[in-house]
Amino acid sequence: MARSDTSGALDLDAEILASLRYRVGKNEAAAKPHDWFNAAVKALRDKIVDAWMDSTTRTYAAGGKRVYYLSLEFLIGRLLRDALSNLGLTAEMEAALRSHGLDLAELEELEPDAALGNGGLGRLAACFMESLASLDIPAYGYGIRYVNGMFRQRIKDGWQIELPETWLAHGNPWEFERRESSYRIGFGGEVVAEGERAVWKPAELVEATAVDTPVVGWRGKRVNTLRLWTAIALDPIRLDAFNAGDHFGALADQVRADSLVRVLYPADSSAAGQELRLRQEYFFTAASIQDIVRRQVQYQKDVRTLPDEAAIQLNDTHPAVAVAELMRLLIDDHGIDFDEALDITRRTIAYTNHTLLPEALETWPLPLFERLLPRHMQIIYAINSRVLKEARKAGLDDAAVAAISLIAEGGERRVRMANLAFTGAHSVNGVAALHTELMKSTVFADLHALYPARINNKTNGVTPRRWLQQCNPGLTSLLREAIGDGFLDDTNQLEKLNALAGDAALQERAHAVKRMNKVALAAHVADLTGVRIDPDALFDVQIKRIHEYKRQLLNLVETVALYDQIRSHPERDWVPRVKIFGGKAAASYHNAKLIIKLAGDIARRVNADPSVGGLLKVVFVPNYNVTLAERIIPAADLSEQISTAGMEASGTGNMKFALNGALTIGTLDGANIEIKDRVGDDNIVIFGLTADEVAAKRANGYEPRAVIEGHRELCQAVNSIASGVFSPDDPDRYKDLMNGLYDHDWFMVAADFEDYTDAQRSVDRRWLDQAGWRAAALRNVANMGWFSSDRTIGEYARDIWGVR
Ligand code: B1H
Repeated sequence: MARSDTSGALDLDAEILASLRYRVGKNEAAAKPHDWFNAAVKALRDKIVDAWMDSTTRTYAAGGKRVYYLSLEFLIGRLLRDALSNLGLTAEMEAALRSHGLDLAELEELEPDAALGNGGLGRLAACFMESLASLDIPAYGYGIRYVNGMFRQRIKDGWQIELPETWLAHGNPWEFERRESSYRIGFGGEVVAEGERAVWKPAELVEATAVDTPVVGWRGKRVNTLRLWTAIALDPIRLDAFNAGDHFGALADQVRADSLVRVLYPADSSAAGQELRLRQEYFFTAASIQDIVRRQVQYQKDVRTLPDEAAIQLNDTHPAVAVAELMRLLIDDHGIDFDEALDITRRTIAYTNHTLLPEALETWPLPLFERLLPRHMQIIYAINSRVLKEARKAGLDDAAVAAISLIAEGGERRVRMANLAFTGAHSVNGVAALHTELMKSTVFADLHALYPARINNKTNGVTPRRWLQQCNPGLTSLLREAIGDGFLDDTNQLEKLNALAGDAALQERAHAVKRMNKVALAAHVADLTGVRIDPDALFDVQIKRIHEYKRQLLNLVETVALYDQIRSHPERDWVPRVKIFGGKAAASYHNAKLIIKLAGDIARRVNADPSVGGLLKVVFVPNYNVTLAERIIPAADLSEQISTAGMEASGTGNMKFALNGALTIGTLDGANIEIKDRVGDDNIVIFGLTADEVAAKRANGYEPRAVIEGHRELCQAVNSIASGVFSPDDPDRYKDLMNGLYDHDWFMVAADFEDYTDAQRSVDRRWLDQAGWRAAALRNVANMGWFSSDRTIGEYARDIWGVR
């Protein structure tokens, strides 16, 4: 087909109609809204395909390294607005749809939110894919095409209910199935010797088949591929069994294959630990590594030059088995000796660590690993033997050697995936400066002593296309008027705004944009929850996964204390506030689910109390996801980033809020520290213990009971929650949760409470000085350009991958 003209509504208009007719199979009279959506996407997709093929052709012609980003999660969200905006076709699409009596904004609402991820780690992968394309770096994302991604959260009587998210119900117009790109993935069986060679004879085989989605970069510069694997049984229906009347048994292989790609494990920041999870990890990793090696052999002939042609980045340890899989292919299929195979593997692979939480560090029971992947187990033993000899030679002591070992001894023996990833990679990076330093001094201290050049930092970033331009068109147009268009291609140019931050007229216009965003959010919140919120109140927002270390509980206890204070001192000059919460709890995480219920219980009580006179409202928005974040963030005044210091590796929501002109209230944790360094101490509200102070307190015996009993407002708030003031239907509901604060308070809620309330009251005082607030908001926008994922990807490209 000839390359279509990308200008002119007339074209697109006709193309949508043709697409409706010939691809969806409907005429205008019969078409339902979803048919129009599919038709519009497929018409747009044709233009993307042209650019995609150009990109591929250019890559093959130019040669050079490709980047492979292996991730068990891609939290993509919707794609229509992103693709239109990056191709500069939004106005054309609007006009084309209007000519058919359709509204683009309404059609956009029909697109499901592709939630193939849990939270920050998955969203980072999606931002990275967009930046790789925008920077014109040839790259593939590799993951799993989950049929059910992150669950849909319903709130019933205040409790979270998990429902399956059926994002593929109306088909997925963005994707292309590539049945010809498929690989056999083995599980179990045994390793037999054939002469010198070890040969793995798996007991089970399943076929991995590629499904490709184009990823459009800014200004359509490049279109890369997100390749997600789906699973097919080699023998989808066993006709002998079927004909013998065993209709279910005949389908057993396909059911087993389906289960591999059926559902995303919804545990953010904790390792799932079940056999199916290990199978998912090996399934997608093996398919990806085979695809990469196939491409190498097909186009370069020599597998030994793989490190010159391929950079493989492991997004956490979920694909860490890649180290053993690549070694296996090099040794068993290509006859390379062990030492050279390890050298090739190390020069190709790099590993990103995203958390130091012990419960998130993946380890697998050795018997399970050995049963499922016997050949990989042998290779891991061989790597371990090499590494431990090196450690002895370097003079490390027994304790250090035990810490470095790929196998945890003592009790049940387990395979340590982080140690495998570390020893099999040439680069190991953290995701914010503090996190990287803590990697060196805590979890990876001994590995760092052995390989001191390996750990490096790459502070996270977010794509400014989705998280400024697309989600906040009002602010984007204002910025274009104020500082010109340069920031659209180089976010550092937002700095030009610093000179204008004191300009009263600009402040007024930025305020008007924020207010418009707040009005829109208020309407949406009313739709979702029935709660009416005042757009002139301070919107104070904490949206993220529910986890004790993120301390939604600190925010809720402070909310209760504030509620008490407003009732006790109604004469004071209180700032009207809306506390907005949102986030999902892992289905098995009892306390996290209880915290959701508590937010709802507090909301019900506070919102119905006439004595607070609208000064305080509390809402929990259900089913927080990428699409909801895009509505909430541009409407926020205050961003809550209040994790216990040392526990949030980076955070990326913190960056999105500040980029949209919210002030941060936060601890010196993760990337908050670097945000403070860039926006300046006067434009952020920092409180609480530092990471060192938290560690010292834990080591020296911390007594939360004394802290709580010594603080009247805190004590009152905790006791009122504990005694059932907010849960009269079940007065003991929060007793254990509050006893946890008294007895151990691992997350330092009590220790940080006083500093946090003081910080909140300083926020109130700042808000009363609106000119000061608005200037600080503009200074946040002005200085957040560095947190573009383009900067992050530029650093990976230069320091880790060695691509331009
Ligand atoms: C992050 C995870 C994570 N760190 C295990 N670790 C998972 C761990 O399903 N699992 O087993 C899923 C996710 N996610 C987050 O990564 C950090 O908590 C954030 O601080 C960070 O910003 C983000 C991106 O680097």
